[in-house]
Amino acid sequence: MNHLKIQKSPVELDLKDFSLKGEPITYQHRVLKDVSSIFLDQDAIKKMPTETLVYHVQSWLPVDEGTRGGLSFGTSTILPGKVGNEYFMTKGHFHSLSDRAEFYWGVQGDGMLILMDRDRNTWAEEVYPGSLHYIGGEIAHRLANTGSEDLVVGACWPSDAGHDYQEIATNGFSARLLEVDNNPVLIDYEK
Ligand code: S6P
Ligand code: ZN
Repeated sequence: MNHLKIQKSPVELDLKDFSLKGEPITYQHRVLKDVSSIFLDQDAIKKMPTETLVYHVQSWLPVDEGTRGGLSFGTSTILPGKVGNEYFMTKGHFHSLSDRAEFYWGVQGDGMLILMDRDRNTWAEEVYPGSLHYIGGEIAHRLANTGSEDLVVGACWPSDAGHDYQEIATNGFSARLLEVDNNPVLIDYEK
């Protein structure tokens, strides 16, 4: 019984690096060999150590994934780096339930939130400390680190959103974020 109890929440957020501490926290990490297929320059990949860390995610799932009405909370950290001239990035996904939206916010570093709708129109929002991003339920999303330090991004999404990785694994995004003359540029790869 919690009646009249005063207690700490089971999870804390470190406001310096947005890391989560407490129970239960899940941790995922993706090294180059896990995500090699998402990058354009497959020759460049072959020359890089396969265990190179690309990104990691800490999540607090207070209720089981799939629970209607619940929320999940995460911190994504994308390391600085490039494969050829393409920035390190997350796999990217649609939510399985297309009416489940998500908030992202920039905590540290510089990057881009790459977004794509179901008609395969792709655009991006700049991510920086304090940037706030509403991602509609129909919109695929992927983070890329365009800077020289870790890109740290907070996220909150409905516990029953689900993750559809298959569509992006099969067809990718319609545009890639490449470095051109030292600047990030979205380049259409479908035309
Ligand atoms: C979950 C949310 C993030 C991503 C994370 C890793 O809905 O969008 O926590 O899972 O940024 O990206 P991905 O595409 O590998 O799941
Ligand atoms: Zn998501």
